[in-house]
Amino acid sequence: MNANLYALFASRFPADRDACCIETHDGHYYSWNDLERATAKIANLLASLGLEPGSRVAVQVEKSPEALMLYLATIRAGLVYLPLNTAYRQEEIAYFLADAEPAVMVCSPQNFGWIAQSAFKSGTRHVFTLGEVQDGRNSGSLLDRAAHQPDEFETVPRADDDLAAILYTSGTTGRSKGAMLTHRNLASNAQVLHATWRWQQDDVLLHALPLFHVHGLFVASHGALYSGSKMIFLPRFDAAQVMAQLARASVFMGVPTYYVRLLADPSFGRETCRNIRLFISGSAPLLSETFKEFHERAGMPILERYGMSETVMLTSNPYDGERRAGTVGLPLEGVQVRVVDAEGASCGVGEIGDIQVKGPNVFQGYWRMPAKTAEEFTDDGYFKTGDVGRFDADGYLSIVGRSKDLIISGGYNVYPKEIESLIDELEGVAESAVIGVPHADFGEAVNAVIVLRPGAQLDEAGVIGQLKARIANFKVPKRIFFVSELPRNAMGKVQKNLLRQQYA
Ligand code: MLC
Ligand code: AMP
Repeated sequence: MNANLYALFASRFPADRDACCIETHDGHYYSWNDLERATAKIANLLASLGLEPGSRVAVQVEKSPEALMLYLATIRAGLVYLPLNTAYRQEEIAYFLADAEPAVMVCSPQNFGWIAQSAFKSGTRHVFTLGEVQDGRNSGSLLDRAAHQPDEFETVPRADDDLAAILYTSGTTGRSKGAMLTHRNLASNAQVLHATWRWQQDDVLLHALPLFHVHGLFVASHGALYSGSKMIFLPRFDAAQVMAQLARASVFMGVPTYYVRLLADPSFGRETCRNIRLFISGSAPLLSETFKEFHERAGMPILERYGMSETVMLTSNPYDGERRAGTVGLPLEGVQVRVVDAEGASCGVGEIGDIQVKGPNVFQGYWRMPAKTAEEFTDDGYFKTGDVGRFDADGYLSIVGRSKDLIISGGYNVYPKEIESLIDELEGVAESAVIGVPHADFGEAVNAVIVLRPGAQLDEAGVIGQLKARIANFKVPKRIFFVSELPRNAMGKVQKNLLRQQYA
């Protein structure tokens, strides 16, 4: 049996291949036949490059149906997909290219110049573009090259444990780590979510999430692909656009910021979402107030779930039973979740401890970091999530904090260490601490507290400007505060809790 994830999806496409698979906000339709043919053409192109099995295909492109097809074609060709956030800047991309050594890089046409240079420098042999051309020139268009390829392709056989994707997640040391996900990881999660959330072929998913993270790429797209359901594709989340399309959909997924922004529109209510059967939230904590207000206005409770890049989805509130505010629900079938104390002993009901997990969804390890991988697993094979939580008497899990120093802003993870290292390199900076503070829209916002060297001339705009040139916008602190010293404990460690309180 071929364990290739694409083969699994293809076995479940609807019998009517002319039915609509993806519809875009501006009225383009793609049938299941179109999807099969386009992925075959791109897979043929990739196969023609004569790459080793397991070669990485790195992709930084704007969201589009073709971007999803490139992902599926990569899997279909037996290669490993490596999606990159479109916000990443040159230095960040250079790191991923050097670390992952992809054989192929696909980028937006307007970035071709600098990305090709960076890619060739790190040994990547093939650079293509995908996306709308702005200045009339398009070197290396992937779709132009694929157009001449046959529109049939025999999906490459893959084993359960073969890699399907690598997702980079930032690390507490400031260095990003590539989480290696296998065909089995993704397939098992798609199957369990299909059953848990009662996906049906006649569902319509309104897809507003980006395609470069677990949430939009795997949880949302896989749900629809595995059910043979139609997706309405929006290029990005825009509250007005979502409002305009919601009544045509039955399932919607998003990070909490999406729900906060929908509620901010006074006209949002039952009528707007009259055909929706399921709203799902994840990637960051959903505030109880948002849950409650949404329930009142939409007439149904949001279903909150919990997961991460290394494990795909772990827990979910029930479809039929009570969806409990402030909890991420119950472990998914086949997924083991435990909460343990500092000695590794299981915590009792209501006791707070570290969340550890095991199951067919848990990744194979960090790309080329065996020591780091070993550190993150217990002797009995549980993965240490870095999240802190507790179970209630009914088995609902709540996440109450994180043992990793991590900020989640609008569903994007920001590791303070990475930002502190960059700030500390700025001329005039003695030291810095980066913290997350509550933010009405993003949940948490990145702020920095800086100690300057005597006589330094740096101001808030100067720091922000310099950081924006080097890192993705969402990582750049929204506010900078200057202080004469950072609060430290007796061990000399910066007391971030005090800073968080002070700047909240
Ligand atoms: C954009 N900005 C952000 C930001 N997104 N800043 C902080 N946090 C964010 N998440 C920047 C912009 O670049 C801009 O900067 C300014 O903030 C205001 O932008 P905006 O117009 O409000 O942003 P917008 O384009 O509307 O994007 C906000 C968003 C987007 C919430 C729609 O961030 C988003 O789609 N987030 C979803 C992330 C996601 O998919 N997470 C899943 C991870 S998977 P400036 O300087 O130009 O003003 C995962 C596992 C799991 O975690 O369990 O699912
Ligand atoms: P990522 O590295 O982007 O995969 O982010 C995973 C992290 O997001 C998890 O380790 C959690 O800290 C957080 N997360 C995901 N879902 C939820 C949720 N429903 N509630 C709180 N935190 C969440």
